[in-house]
Amino acid sequence: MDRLRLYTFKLCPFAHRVRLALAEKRLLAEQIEIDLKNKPADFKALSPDGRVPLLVHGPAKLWESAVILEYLEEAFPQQSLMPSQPAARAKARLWMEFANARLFAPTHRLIFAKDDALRRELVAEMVGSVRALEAAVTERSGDGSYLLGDQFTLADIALYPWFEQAATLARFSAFRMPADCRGVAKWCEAIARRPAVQSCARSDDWYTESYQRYFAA
Ligand SMILES: N[C@@H](CCC(=O)N[C@@H](CS)C(=O)NCC(=O)O)C(=O)O
Repeated sequence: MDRLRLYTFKLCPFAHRVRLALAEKRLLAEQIEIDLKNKPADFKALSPDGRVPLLVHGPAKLWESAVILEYLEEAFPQQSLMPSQPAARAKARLWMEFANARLFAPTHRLIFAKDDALRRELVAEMVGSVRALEAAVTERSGDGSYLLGDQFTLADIALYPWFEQAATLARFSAFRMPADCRGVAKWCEAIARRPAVQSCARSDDWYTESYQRYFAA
């Protein structure tokens, strides 16, 4: 088997997605930690956009975490992370898109927002997204612990890294996880109990200290 090489960064939630899929599929990959403030020349030469995650597998070079996740699913179908039915597969992809557009995009804008009104708007957008997820997990309650039911899928993997960092986001911004979103809290707890997820997990304090160090450097 061609070996897998993952260019990653410890705080990157998109790289976290890929580490989760690798762990779930019990795949070993060489992990190369990239200092994003001082990217090594070999990484710059290899990466088309200078971003992590970047996965190299034999002749294949892949970037964009959602694409990498789908590639891993197709190349390594063991421990499947996608439902078998087309409609459910489409639903998983819709949630992957939701994670990018409705959680990660506003978070990225919030980090760089200079204006209070814009910050408030972005925080409200994220709270609205958490509530949309709450509605989805509540509707399917009793039907499994994960977003699409019994099976842990790429939909969960695409979203979960945002939630693992949500408490840290709350320390650095006005975002607060809505306390009444019990369904989302239970969904997060079920994911956090998975051994593969635990093998990649970091604590709130670890994230907070790492971000403080990263932004101070
Ligand atoms: N849409 C991309 C986002 C990747 C991304 O934004 N990565 C960040 C780290 S979290 C990065 O490498 N930034 C470095 C840079 O932009 O120079 C994905 O899903 O992989």
